[in-house]
Amino acid sequence: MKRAVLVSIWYLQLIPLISCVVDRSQFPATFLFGTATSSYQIEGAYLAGNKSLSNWDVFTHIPGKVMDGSNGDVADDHYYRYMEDVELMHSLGVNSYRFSISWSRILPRGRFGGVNSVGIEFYNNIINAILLRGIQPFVTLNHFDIPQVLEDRYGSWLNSQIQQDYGYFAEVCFKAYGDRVKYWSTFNEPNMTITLGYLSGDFPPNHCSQSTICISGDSAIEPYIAAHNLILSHATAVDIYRKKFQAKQGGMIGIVLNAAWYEPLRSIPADHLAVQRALAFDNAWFLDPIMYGDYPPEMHQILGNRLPTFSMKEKDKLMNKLDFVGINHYTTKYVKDCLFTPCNVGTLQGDSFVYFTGERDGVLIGEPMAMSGYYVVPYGIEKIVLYFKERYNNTPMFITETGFPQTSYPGASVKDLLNDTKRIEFLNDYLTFLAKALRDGGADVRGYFIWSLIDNFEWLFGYTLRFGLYYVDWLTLERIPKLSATWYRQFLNGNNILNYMTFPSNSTYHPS
Ligand code: GBH
Repeated sequence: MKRAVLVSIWYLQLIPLISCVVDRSQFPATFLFGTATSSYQIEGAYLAGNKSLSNWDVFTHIPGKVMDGSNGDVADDHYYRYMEDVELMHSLGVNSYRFSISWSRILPRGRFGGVNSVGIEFYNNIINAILLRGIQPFVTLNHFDIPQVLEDRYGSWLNSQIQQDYGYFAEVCFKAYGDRVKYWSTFNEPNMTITLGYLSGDFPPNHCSQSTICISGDSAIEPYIAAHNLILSHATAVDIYRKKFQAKQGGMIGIVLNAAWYEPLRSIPADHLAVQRALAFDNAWFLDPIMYGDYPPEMHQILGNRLPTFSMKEKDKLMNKLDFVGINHYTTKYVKDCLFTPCNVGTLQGDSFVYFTGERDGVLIGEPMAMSGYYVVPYGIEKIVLYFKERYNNTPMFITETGFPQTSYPGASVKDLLNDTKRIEFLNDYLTFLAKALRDGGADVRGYFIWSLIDNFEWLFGYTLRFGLYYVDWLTLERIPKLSATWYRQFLNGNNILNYMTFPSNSTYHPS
């Protein structure tokens, strides 16, 4: 009832400003505003065009791995409907689009076989179509999906051979697309690939120490070996780009991390230290080697010789291998120290000796989102940006993802899903604090991408969570704009429709 009233109020444009309203003019004219997707989550067509099976194709077909038993075989059918999706972006008025390339489409057999021209052509079509509409491609080379053959043949990230394979794949992409692509990111959230793949085992290749859950593995050792090879793979690709392509093509290359913000649970030194540890284990694990040639001190102290070492030659290769930091930011949590005072830590936080919680003295840190462990905390985006600014000397940054999930169950009211006022509020409030990081913090942030353009396959959650600005009907695959799509279009046009909206009075965090 309240929702219906809300929407009609918006159409009548009767209600004056309530929430703090951010607008386009608070960001530089050259700022990238876009939407983000990834290959496995939207493309479908998992056997089409000479593509080989990816690790995710294989993993999702194992019963019990994905919550609703679904997979990305069809997903949004974007492989066949990409022109429709390009038109959606065009109608939003974005100036950039972040998407990823399916390695299995380009090199179905890795470096052990030929380049697949059908795969090359598919991304050429997308790149050309968006450029024609004034939309810059922001390309992720790897967003979780790798050719299964690399897993079967030599154990993918656990083997140093992956550096050659990854370097070769990157080079093929630079050669094919680099004349038009000016923003490359090597990896999406390697911190997730590694911890979920080799520590908890929730993601492929399903490695962990618990033999009841995982096919094999050693959660104390393998994550650090796999990350080591991934970091060196990043450096290999950047080396190739810098030596052979960058001068001529003039683009930037960086990496994207999943970067939550953390607040100390208690105002005691131990919890402040725990925040630093949590941030280091999430981000500096990858960024310190890539910028400074070695793992962060926070990890050395705890892990000792469980951390692999970089040779002098590798250190040299690593130094300064970043033109930008990509930040995927959704949420903030409290952390509590478990190093000085032992306490229960989750599987994923074990080695950092921190305990995560959303609650302090019975009060939540922010409104809970549909994804468990996620809370709406708008100021977190400013703080995480300032953390990267300080630690990495204001290296250019992009918010490569931020977004708001909705629960979707069979029979959910489409009307409710379309009237996504909570998402609009989330986007408005996070953008407000992002603008503040630029204005007051002097942070060199150059772009912002909403996850996601369309509802899509949400990994372990299958189709039960919806992040899209466009609703997708899973039976007909029809795309329908949510209210947030209209909001984003208006925002990019210089009008924030929050001007005309009110929100339910029980919603939290109205920055002013
Ligand atoms: C990003 O991951 C991804 O880049 C994107 O593909 C994804 O669709 C989007 O965010 C929305 O989730 O943590 O063990 O409970 C964000 C990190 C990692 C959060 C996996 C959810 C679920 C498994 N995501 N996590 S677990």
